[in-house]
Amino acid sequence: MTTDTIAAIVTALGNAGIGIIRVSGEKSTDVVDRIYRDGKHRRTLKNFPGNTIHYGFIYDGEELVDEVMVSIMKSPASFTTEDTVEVNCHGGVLVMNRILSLILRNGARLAEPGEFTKRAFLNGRIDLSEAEAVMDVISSQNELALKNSLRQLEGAVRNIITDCRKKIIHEIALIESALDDPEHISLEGYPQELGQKLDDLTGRIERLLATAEKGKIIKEGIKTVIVGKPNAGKSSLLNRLAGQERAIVTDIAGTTRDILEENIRLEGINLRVIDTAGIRSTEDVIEKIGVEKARKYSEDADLIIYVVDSSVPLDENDNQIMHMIRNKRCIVLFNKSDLDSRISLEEFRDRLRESQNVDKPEIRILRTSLRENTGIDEFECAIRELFFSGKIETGDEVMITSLRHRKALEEALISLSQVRESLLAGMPEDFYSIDLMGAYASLGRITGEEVEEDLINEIFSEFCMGK
Ligand SMILES: Nc1nc2c(ncn2[C@@H]2O[C@H](COP(=O)(O)OP(=O)(O)OP(=O)(O)O)[C@@H](O)[C@H]2O)c(=O)[nH]1
Ligand SMILES: [Mg+2]
Repeated sequence: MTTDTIAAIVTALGNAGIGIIRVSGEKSTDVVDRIYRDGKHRRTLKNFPGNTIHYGFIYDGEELVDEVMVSIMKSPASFTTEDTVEVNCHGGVLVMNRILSLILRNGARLAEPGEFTKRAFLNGRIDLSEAEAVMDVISSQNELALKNSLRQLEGAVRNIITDCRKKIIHEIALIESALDDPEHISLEGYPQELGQKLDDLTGRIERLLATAEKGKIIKEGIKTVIVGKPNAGKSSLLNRLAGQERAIVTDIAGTTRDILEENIRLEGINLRVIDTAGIRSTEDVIEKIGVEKARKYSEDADLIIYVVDSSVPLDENDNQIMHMIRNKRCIVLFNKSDLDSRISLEEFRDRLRESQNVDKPEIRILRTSLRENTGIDEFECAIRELFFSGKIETGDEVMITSLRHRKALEEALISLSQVRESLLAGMPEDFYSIDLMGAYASLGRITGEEVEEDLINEIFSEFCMGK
């Protein structure tokens, strides 16, 4: 167990009213006491109990550095569970750095990024899913993401996982003791019973896993790519959504060549909208690169918005685009509806069917006019329906937002399905416990009970300094 004392500036490094330097570890009070004096010039910190705050001054030798408030927290009642002292000083970069370096000179070492949270985890105050939630709370970009991170921080994920693990270990223990002591513990009728329990467990894990997609979207936003032929109105759409003239709009086909990204908020969710170069076969070197980029970005988009200029007939380029967006979530906008239409819905659907190789491509087609501002509300509605069945509400369920958690849940499900196979195949009981153990371990990776040190270091190194 590390017992050295660490310190860092925990507030943002910029000029602000107040800045906080946190010191955590056995010697934290000693360290700060060496540079602190109260109003009567006495060093008194060591005499104070936990959960108290004190007015005083920081000195570098005889030189006054700042006027401060110092909070004292005693183990285990602190974020890290260690003795912790926080110096609230004035929030200037210079003064914060000066106090930090004084603290470092007097017996603490600089904390690594995430080290306070890592200690909270290693000291058992929070589990790994809660530690990760700390980072998510800090980086939340919208209210829903924040709400979810807070629920996770409260232990919502941990509670579900711990409960599943408890049930699994109970079965393992039962099987093992029956195998050890067959005279007293009988496994008569047990396979049916286990089958029932597997259903319950699988159901719970599947429900949690089912939140992962929504969770990812709430946390990271919907990666949205606007595609279409040149001059269809793609950049006009981006500008409309952004509420400002972000992209150049002209009537020259091939105006946009590079990709352009804009973060747009739609009632609590983020759309990361990317405008791309119009798709057409071209000999222009720059435009060609732009078209290539458009294809690439479309590949890993969550949502494609295919803007069609409905005042010009479909051509070979449309086939290309339809091919490109196969198997993608897509909304089609028949734009320029203020002009005479040259494309019929049937014709468009026919082509779509051919290129997508499916009978009924489930793609919404909406009419818009970006010139006259019509159809935009319906379009925003369609996005919500596509991702949240109409309402962006998450209720009280907690959502999985981390890819790491998602993988662990998937692995647990695989192990549980192997138990089921062994059951169906009438395998001996010790086969069950091997795979039950596998599921137990996979779930333990979420809470951090079954992780290697390397992974722990990797997770915490993503934290910002001072957290
Ligand atoms: N009549 C009409 N014109 C529109 C509409 N939407 C866009 N336009 C015009 O169509 C032209 C092309 O618009 P852009 O937004 O630049 O089209 P784009 O798809 O980004 O074009 P590229 O960047 O060249 O691929 C501009 O002159 C727009 O003013 C619309 O709904 N109706
Ligand atoms: Mg454009």
